Amino acid sequence: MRSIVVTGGAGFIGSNFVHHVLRNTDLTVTVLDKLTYAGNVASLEGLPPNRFTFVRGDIADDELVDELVGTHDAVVHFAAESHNDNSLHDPAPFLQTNVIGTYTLIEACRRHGTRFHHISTDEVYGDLELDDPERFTESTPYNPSSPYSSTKAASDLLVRAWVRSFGLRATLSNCSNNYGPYQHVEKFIPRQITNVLTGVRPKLYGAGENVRDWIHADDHSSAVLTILTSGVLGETYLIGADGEQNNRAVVELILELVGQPADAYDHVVDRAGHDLRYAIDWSKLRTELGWRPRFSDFRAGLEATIAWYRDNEAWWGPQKATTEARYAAQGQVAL
Ligand code: NAD
Ligand code: TDX
Repeated sequence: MRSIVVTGGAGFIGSNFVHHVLRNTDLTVTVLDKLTYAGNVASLEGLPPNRFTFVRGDIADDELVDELVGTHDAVVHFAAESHNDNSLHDPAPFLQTNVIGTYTLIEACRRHGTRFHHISTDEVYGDLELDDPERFTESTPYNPSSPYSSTKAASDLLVRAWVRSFGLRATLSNCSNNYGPYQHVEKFIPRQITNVLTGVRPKLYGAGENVRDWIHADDHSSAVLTILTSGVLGETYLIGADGEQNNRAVVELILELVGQPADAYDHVVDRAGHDLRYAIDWSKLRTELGWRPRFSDFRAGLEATIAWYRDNEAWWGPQKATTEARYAAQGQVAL
């Protein structure tokens, strides 16, 4: 494998992956990204021009996709509409990009015999009770709750069907919640960090009891690279790093790390259909492919992430007012 297409490479995890690949391999990378509100070419600055190309385009553009897929050895597919709150207010782009876009890519990979890796989420499994001793595994039944997660589940099932029916040379991965640099300020952790950096109180949905299983985006990248190079075709791998935290604890930790009182946040109206808890059992990835996360200390990872947002206001500043205006228009009010 010498050249890969990375879809959604101007987004949060895609851009972290591109940096990771160019730092740690000899691969050449072509990013295909539509640059929606969530894409930012500034996340791809400073990459080596002889190994990196950026193409602005839509993964549902059949002609463009066919040309790129036919001239590269593999596709790593991150592009998606990714935000649950947006999916509750306007699901249409989620259907178009997550379902039709994935379909367009796998059809092109089928025609050209190109290797495909599909990036997905633990949200396809629905949610767990707070005290459930079980975690999600590769055999947990699909039970998505939101328009976002149901379109991701649909895309996973398309890939699995293309593997079985057409011999598509594909692997899949379902990862837990990512944090790190280059994450859009609509998402939980960067929203709260940039709130406190701009003198606004963090906003916690409902009581804040919901649990997410946090992993650093660079660990997600190393896991995807491991699966791309040594994963078994047709297999699904869950990616996680034992990072369960409830939302209130995360907000309190951010406040502590910036030197503010632990209760200096607001409760706002809860998300409709809000999944209670996600938790990943990633033993298959550990035992079969020997992968391990590097960022095991959440506090240290969060501290580094706060420092990144403090140092990179030019990157996130332009998104902040629009994002908060969108939340206000969606009716988000303090309780
Ligand atoms: P993101 O919203 O930050 O980035 C998405 C990128 O895709 C953007 O650059 C956007 O411009 C691009 N894009 C959107 N529609 C497109 C289209 N039609 N054609 C081409 N490009 C398009 O998302 P993210 O958080 O980086 O998530 C990336 C992938 O990882 C998604 O598939 C998501 O489901 C999955 N995932 C995310 C998380 C998480 O915690 N963020 C966890 C598990 C899995
Ligand atoms: O302001 C907020 N306050 C708050 O309490 C926001 C934006 C979120 N939350 C809560 C909702 C969730 O319980 O924080 C938690 C995390 O929220 P998000 O960052 O929106 O992530 P989540 O809905 O868990 O989904 C994320 O992880 C799985 C990604 O956005 C998905 O793309 C990925 O598939």
